[in-house]
Amino acid sequence: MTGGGSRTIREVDVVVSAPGRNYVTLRIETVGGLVGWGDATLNGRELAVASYLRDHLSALLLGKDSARIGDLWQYLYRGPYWRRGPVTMAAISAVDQALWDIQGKAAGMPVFQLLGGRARERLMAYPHASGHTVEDAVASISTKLEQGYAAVRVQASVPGLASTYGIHVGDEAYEPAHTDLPDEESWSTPLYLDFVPKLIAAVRDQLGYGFNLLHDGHHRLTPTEAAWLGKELEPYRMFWLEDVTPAEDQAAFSLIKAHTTTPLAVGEVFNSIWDCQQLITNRWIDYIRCATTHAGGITHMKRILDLADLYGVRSGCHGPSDVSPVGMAANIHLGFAIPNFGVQEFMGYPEETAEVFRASYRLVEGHLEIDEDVPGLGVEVDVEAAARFPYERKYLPVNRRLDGSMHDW
Ligand code: EZ4
Ligand code: CO
Repeated sequence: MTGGGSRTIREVDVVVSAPGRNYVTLRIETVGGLVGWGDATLNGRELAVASYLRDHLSALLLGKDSARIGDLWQYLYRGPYWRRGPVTMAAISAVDQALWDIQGKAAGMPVFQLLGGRARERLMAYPHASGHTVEDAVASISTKLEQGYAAVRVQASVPGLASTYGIHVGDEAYEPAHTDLPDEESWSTPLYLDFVPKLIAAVRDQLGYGFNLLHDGHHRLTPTEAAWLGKELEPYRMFWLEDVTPAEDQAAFSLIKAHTTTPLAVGEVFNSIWDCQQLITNRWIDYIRCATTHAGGITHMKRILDLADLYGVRSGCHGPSDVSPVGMAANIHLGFAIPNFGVQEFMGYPEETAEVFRASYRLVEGHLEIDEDVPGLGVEVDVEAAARFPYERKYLPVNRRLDGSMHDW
C-alpha cells in the first residue's frame, strides 16, 4: 500500500505549543502539497503522545497513501500488538483527523459532506456555568442564557470543602490543568450529596424549565450513591447527569439506570468502542461523550456513534479547552452529519489560542455553525505563531477525601 502519487505522505511533524494552554497538533503533508491537521492533546500527559507520534508513528506513515484512511487506521491499531489506551488512541486519533482533513481538501469538500452531508442547520452547544455560591451559579447560568445558549452545565462550590471541581478562579474562566504540579482538591461524598439537589432545585426555582440543564459528577460516586442522586434530581428534569461513577466499570450503570429516569452521560475518558459496548447495547446510558481526539478519530467515532444510534443513545462529545480547535472541528463535522446528535460541549478557549488555530466553525448565539465551502476540517494552524508559545508542564488536580486518602478526581 505504499503510494507513489500526489497523495503520498511525505512529511509528518508534531507541533507542541501552549497558546493559553498546552496543545499537541499533528501536521501531515502529501507529495502534492496538501496539509492535514490532527489534534493529539492528552491533558497532563501531552509529551507522551508527542513522542508516540514522533518516535513511533511518523516512520510508519512516510510513503503511505494518505487516501487509505480506514486501512491506515487498522494498520496503526492492530499493528503495534499493544492495543488501545489513551496515549496510543490519541496518537491514532490525530493521524485519522489529519487524513480526513486531507481527504476533504483533495475532494474540495468539508468533511461533513464526506460523512453523508448536512443533517441539521446548527448544533446545540453547552457552556460551563459555575459559582462559589448558589446565587453566583444562578447568575452565571443567566448570563449564558442571555448569550443564546439553550443548554448549560452548572457546577458550584460545595459548602464545607476547600475546593470543588469545575469552578472558575477569580475572573479567569475555569481551566482544569493550571499548576506545574497537581493541585490537591478535597472531597466529601456526604457534603456533595447534600448540596447538589439544593443547587439544582434553586436553579429551576429561579430560572425555570425553559432550557436544558446539565451537571457533571466527575466520576466520584458509587453506583448506589449515583442512583440516589439521579432519583433526587428527577423532579428537576435534567438534560443529563454526567460521569456519576468511575467510567471503567460499565456494568455499574445497570444499577444506576434501573433506579432513575434522570438521563445519564458518560465517556469523556473512553478511547475505544470497547469502552462503550456494554453501556450502549444494554441501554444503560442516554448520551455517549467520547471525543474525536481521544476515541480513535473520525473513523472510529463514526462507528461508536452508529452503534449508539441503534440503541437510541445520542452524542454529547467532550469539548473542553483541552480538545484543540482541530479536535473540536472533528466533533462538529460528525455532529452535523450523524442522525443521533445530542449536544456539543463548548467550554471555549483562552484568547491566545486563536493566534495559533484559525477555525472556520462559528459559535452563534449558543449554537455552532459551519460553512459549506471550506474544505477539510476547516482549521488552519499557524506554526510560526505556535513557536511563540512554548510548552509548559501542567497537571490536572488530584482529589483527596477529608481523611487524606485518594479519591477519584
Ligand atoms: O475534566 O477536560 O466535561 N468536562 C470535563 C473536563 C475534564 C477535562 C480533563 O482534561 O469533565 O473539564
Ligand atoms: Co466531564
